[in-house]
Amino acid sequence: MQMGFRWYGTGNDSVTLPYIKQIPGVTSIVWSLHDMAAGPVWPIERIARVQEEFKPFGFNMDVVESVNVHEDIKLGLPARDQYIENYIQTIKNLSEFGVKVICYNFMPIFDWTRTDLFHPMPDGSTALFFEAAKVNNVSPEDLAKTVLDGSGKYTMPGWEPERLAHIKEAFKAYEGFTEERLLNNFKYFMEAIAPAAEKEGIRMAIHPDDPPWSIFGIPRIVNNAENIRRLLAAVPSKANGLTFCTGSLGANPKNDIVSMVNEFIDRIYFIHVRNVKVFPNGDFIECSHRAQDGNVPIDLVMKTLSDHDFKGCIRPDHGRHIWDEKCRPGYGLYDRALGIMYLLGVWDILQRAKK
Ligand code: CS2
Ligand code: MN
Repeated sequence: MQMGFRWYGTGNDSVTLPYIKQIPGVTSIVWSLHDMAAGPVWPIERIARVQEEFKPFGFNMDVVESVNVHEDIKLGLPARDQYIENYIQTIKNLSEFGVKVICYNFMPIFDWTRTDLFHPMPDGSTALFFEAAKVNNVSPEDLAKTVLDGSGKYTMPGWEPERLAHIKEAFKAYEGFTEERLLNNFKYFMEAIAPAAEKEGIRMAIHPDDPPWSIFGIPRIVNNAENIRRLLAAVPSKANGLTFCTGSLGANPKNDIVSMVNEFIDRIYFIHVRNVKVFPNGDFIECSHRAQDGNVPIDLVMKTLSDHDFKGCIRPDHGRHIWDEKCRPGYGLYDRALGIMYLLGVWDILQRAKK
């Protein structure tokens, strides 16, 4: 197993590479060119600059999160062929630098959704929170006005003001859209890119929907065992795999996370390990990584990975905001570093028990 840490880049993240270097056990920076819109090819020179930045620290750049998929691909519009061609060129460019895994998602319009980024926890920290009833009762525009970061800006990915300006058109485009149609468009995309990914030794790792159910009436297809089975079967190539996010999938208590890891292990190429506490009314909050603090048995997830001798990259996912840290919501240094030490503690004892 390799331990990764997601980083948003110099000038774009309160956490720095020297800080990450001081967290024991981290070998991989999970990176992206965060200013690139979905669509164009990632230029070689930009990727090379990232490599140069990591070199002094000895971090590898094996995992990219994310190369975003253009909306026209999800919608199946004629322009998709050009965007797919670009995506293939990006795969080729990344492979020149030894990238092994590309994380991405196939959620229409938005990435993850919460109703409060700084919800108070009983211990005095704050965390990302989802209030189920609120999402059922407000429009996305109204929700966006209330989900702000400390400086009064929108920060949920996919919820940027320039995208929200066109939200009505975006919803219109998905009117009457079914899961089946979305899955067909996924299949078209994956069938087109899989041969290139296989040739370049790159594995595509789709991130589950977050929350793992349809919101605002838009279809979602990566949220439970049955749908994941269907998605993997749709394109049987080894290049078509998963980012297994325990917190995203864990927000639905019907998802048996450990049995899903067991079932899909051969197609899991990257793992986000985080916990989530789910309330009886369907609300959930992103608690500490510790098993006892939430609904996901993180210790058993690690045991399952260890039993399968998992060699890929894992990373802590969203953390709480603790010790007055000012950071990107969910992506501070302190709680994610605590999460890493918990995950490594569990992992190390499992490895010792094997000897
Ligand atoms: C991530 C996702 O921050 C997060 O929740 O797990 O935003 C993830 O990066 C994307 O869905 C992958 O495309
Ligand atoms: Mn995740």
